[in-house]
Amino acid sequence: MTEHVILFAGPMGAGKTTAIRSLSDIEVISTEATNSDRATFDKETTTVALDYGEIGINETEKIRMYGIPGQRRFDFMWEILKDRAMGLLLLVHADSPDIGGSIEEHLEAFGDIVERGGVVVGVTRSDVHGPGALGRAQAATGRLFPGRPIPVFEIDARDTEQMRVALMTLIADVEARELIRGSRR
Ligand SMILES: Nc1nc2c(ncn2[C@@H]2O[C@H](COP(=O)(O)OP(=O)(O)OP(=O)(O)O)[C@@H](O)[C@H]2O)c(=O)[nH]1
Ligand SMILES: [Mg+2]
Repeated sequence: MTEHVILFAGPMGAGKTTAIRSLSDIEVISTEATNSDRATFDKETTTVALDYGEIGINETEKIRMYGIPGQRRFDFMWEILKDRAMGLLLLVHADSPDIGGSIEEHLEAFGDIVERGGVVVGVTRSDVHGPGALGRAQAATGRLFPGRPIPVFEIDARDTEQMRVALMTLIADVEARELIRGSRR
């Protein structure tokens, strides 16, 4: 069985829990608690440990998806999960106050995954905020990884098809890099 472990990261309210629920074949395991930080993002609940979902691609291939809390006070889970992942799906919401800063912070924290695997950035909630966020997101990825084109999508975390395109792009990127590394050995 080939397993792809993909980490869903990003700031609070970016849509990590929503995205995993859109994608998973199994009932998602979530650890939601009452959101005491409505100033950062106004919603009922927030993830305090992790989300877990799965997609079966075929009999021999499976994607394991882990979502981590956006709030830094729960970042012990970042450390636990980041060593296992081969791919990073980084979500940022278009109405975030500092989209570039959020991307830089997360790409720095999870740079190891980017180096050994792959990364795709999804800009969510573009319908709420309007234009401009995509360009700022692309500029931030370019600042941190100048020699490496990183795919940046505008996506709705509630939309299964859009999320599947982003996730499959990430898996294809991870597999292509594995092949290239293998052929150099
Ligand atoms: N309008 C709109 N809403 C969206 C879109 N993507 C996600 N959402 C909503 O944005 C909210 C995101 O919340 P969560 O999925 O809990 O976010 P999270 O990243 O898991 O947040 P934490 O666990 O608190 O870090 C949900 O209410 C989603 O329905 C989008 O493209 N457009
Ligand atoms: Mg969450």
